[in-house]
Amino acid sequence: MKIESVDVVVTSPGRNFVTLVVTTSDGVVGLGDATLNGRELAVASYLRDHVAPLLVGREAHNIEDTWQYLYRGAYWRRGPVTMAAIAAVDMALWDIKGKVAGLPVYQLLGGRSRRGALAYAHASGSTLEALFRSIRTNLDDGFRAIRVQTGVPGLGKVYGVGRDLAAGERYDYEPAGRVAVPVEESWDTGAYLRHIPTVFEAVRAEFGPALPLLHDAHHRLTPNQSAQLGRSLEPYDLFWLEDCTPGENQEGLRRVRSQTTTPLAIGEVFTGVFDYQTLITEQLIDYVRSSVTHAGGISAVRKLMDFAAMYQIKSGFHGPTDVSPVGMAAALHLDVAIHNFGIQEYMQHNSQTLEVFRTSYTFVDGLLDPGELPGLGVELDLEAAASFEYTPAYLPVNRLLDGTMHDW
Ligand code: GCO
Ligand code: MG
Repeated sequence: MKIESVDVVVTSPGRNFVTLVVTTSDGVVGLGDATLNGRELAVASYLRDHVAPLLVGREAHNIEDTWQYLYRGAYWRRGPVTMAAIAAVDMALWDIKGKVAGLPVYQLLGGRSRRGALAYAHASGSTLEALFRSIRTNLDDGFRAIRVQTGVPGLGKVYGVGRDLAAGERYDYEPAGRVAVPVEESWDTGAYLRHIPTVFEAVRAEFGPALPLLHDAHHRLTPNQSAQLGRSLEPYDLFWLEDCTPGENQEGLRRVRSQTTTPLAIGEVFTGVFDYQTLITEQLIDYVRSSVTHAGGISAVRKLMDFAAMYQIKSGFHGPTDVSPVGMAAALHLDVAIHNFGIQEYMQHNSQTLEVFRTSYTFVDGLLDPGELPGLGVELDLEAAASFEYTPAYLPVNRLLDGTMHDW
């Protein structure tokens, strides 16, 4: 069964998505997510101009060989553009293999290890009152684990904090603005470090000791500041502290790890196993945050998780709305199949996105499930996709109060 055609679909149902569509000589269609937030067209070009011509005529069943061909064969390895492109090809070929076999992809990965994947929601508020409302809405929706982000006194808009919602209002936060250049936000690490422990103290007092709580520091701290934050949050028993430092300084995590028992999650901007080598072998983190979309696809993330399993490190795959429903489905098939699953991030896509991508995954009683359709279980409505034209959109950037550019 040969690959007959390869198309790249760019669509923007409220936010931008890049989808690879691979069609075989037997007419089987596979989908892959190649969305790289704020740099979407670079991946679309990489796929259209440099990958599609190499794929046509190849054996569609040879997923591993195709992965190695694109990774080793490019000469230029790694990097988010390359790895998102390879990921999309990999996902599409797994989708095809599942459809040909008549099995959901998780069955091809070894079958089910659990009933479903525990998901965590995003709650936020500029004040404690707004935050509590947001947490309650998520609990009412069935979530059993909650990420908590808040405004910081003295700062304006803080990344990861949506507009304050009324009770029961649903959260549809889109951090990438449809703007020609990124919005600039300001940041004060001292104010943040003083404020966050008081927030978790209040949340624990209101919602009790058992609710799994997570927090994302968005790469903004030094190792020593991370150690301070981890320590000050220990009384509130976090499920994890995410991206405390920019993780590319892997050795920096030694300092954090030796100073705090707060569990650590890192890796949503990593592109593969080598970014994790020290973090995993020295057990400096507890959770791998990669998305299937940005770390080379199902094949690569499966290997990464097997490596992590040797060090008792679990998954906590990235699942924001800039991972498309195709990338989300790919994560869910891995979530239910791998032994060392930890948790899955789940930001629900808006209704326009779900018009373009028809999903079959479900969310019931706090658990996500990829469903039983052959392949990944997501269909792309090309007509709907064409009705949403690409619009440039960028994440904000972040400056210290004196104007210095800070870590994103
Ligand atoms: C998270 C994130 C996201 C990212 C976004 C960037 O933990 O979900 O940090 O909100 O910022 O995916 O593209
Ligand atoms: Mg994050």
